[in-house]
Amino acid sequence: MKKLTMDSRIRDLYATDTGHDILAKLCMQAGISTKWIDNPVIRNLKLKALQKPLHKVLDPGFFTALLQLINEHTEQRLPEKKDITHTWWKEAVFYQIYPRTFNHGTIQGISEKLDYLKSLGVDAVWLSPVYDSPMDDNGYDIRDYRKIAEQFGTMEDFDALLNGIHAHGMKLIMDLVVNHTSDEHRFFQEAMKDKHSPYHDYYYLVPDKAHTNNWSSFFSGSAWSQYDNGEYGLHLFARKQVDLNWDNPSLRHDVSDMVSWWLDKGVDGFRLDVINYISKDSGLPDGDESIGKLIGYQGIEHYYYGPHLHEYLHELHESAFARHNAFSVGECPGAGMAMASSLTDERRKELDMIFSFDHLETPGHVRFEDYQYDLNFLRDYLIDWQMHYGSACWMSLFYNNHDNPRMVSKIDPSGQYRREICCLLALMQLSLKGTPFIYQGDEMGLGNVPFGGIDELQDIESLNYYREHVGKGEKESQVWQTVLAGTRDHARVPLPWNETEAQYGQKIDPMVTRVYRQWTGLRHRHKCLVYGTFEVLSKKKNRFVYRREDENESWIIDCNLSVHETEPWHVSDAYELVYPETVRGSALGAYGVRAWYQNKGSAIMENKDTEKERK
Ligand code: ISL
Repeated sequence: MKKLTMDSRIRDLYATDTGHDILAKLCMQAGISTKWIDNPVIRNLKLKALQKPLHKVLDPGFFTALLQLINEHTEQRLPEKKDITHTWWKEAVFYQIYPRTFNHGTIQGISEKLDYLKSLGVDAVWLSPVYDSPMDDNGYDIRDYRKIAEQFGTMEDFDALLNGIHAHGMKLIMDLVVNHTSDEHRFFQEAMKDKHSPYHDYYYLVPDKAHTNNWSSFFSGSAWSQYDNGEYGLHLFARKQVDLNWDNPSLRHDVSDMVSWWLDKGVDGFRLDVINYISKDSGLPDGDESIGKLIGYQGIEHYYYGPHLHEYLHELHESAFARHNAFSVGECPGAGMAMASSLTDERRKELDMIFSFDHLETPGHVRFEDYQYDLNFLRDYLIDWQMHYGSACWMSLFYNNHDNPRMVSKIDPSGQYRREICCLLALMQLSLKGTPFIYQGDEMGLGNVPFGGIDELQDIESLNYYREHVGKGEKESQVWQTVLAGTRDHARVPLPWNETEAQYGQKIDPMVTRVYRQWTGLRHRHKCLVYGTFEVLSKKKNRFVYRREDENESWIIDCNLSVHETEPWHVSDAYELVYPETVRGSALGAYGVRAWYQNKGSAIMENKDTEKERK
């Protein structure tokens, strides 16, 4: 591909992964449709023509960084594929377990709940890290990749869990945290002992501060700290999470060996932590300040889509994943749809799926902010991905994980419509095209926790954030409100299995669980809900009506995205109501959903009674 310059045109920019995603994000931030990019006049504009009118918002450094990013990735997009390949992980319902707070905080506790997970309709479990770790970031700081953390149990407990999961006909994926290790990992310890050790080059270590750069850490402050041997090391996250240098082939080899070790044990795949950050621009150049201000973190443009990302992922795929036919889902903050599609196009053999996070905050908002989430934005995001991701790629469907407050509480901070919103989210998640990832507690209807003060929080990100902002002289009560809005601790409190465990008044809502059970069951039995076509019937304000269809059946899902009652979608008599079991024709209530089913053949729906479904 020809290198882009300031003389290149908007259309050339939009034809590239990075250009496409960045323009789409800028449009989103500005609240305008990406359709304007299709306008021939706009398409023909040269980049340099944009520089002047945008100089107040974007420094010239923005364009330099953009061109560099784009020119690093010169692979051509593959032509659209005709059919969707069928595989187990597209048909599966995943469930994420955060071991610290799932059940008694132990692996044995997880084993106790396998019947529950099976009855919920779970096909695969993603287990957040259980490896040996000093737990500075709750296990995302690994000290020994081949050992289980004592607090969670032993390797025997783990083997029993793996066997139990398989005996229940489910699969297990682990968390692969290899952008960084703990500073207590043997590699880092060796590097500290001896500058000539081969492990020294496994990290980004420089002799003094003058050799560091201006990148910021996601957990506050600079991304560089001084370590025991006097050198400075790069850590995009906490000080105790030192970044690995993936440009070193021996490191890549060691990672691949470790992955194979777990796969040999019988693990079915991995979720790859911040995997798009592994390749950094060579020489670690300073981040552009205007981009830093725009995004809130400095330096991102030099590693969120680094020059060797595709190469390293493909290598790992070939050396470990492919040989075990294992599944991979990469956590990729910042990746838009075009970047995602080049990472997951099945013909490229890099990752099977990714988690993109563009839907977790509405444009212009950040996680550490108290605001109300607009479901119209989620609808537009989902429509875009459903329609344009392409049949060589497959999306993940999720609203929550261990790094975010519960989405339901962002939509309705009052909690008044929690049940309705949880059911609405569940229905969309389980009836759209993509693989659903339920986060522990979603199925219980859990919302955010009314923490009383900073002393009740445990997460390093929140504690550092609080300290930094209060330290700068900001008003404590205001900083607290911001931290309360965004803290990851909301999703990290123990599940309320019973009254004594129900901290902060959280309770299981059995109605929500019932909806999850019903729809995982329907999804298993009706492959149309997995592979069927997707068509939008209405995307009027506060409305989302869509159809899933294949040659045998058709589904219409009618969603009210607001508190205001509305007329239900008119559905022909050929359809029967599947959800809920109310009279046809009455108004669609606050955040209400109706789901309709049509069997195009003569057979009647196998089992309409929702209660009998998974029993
Ligand atoms: O990139 C971010 C902000 O733009 C972060 O939100 C980032 O996506 C997230 O913190 C990455 O999460 C993963 O890696 C972290 C760990 O703390 C998280 O728990 C994990 O999910 C470092 O390993």
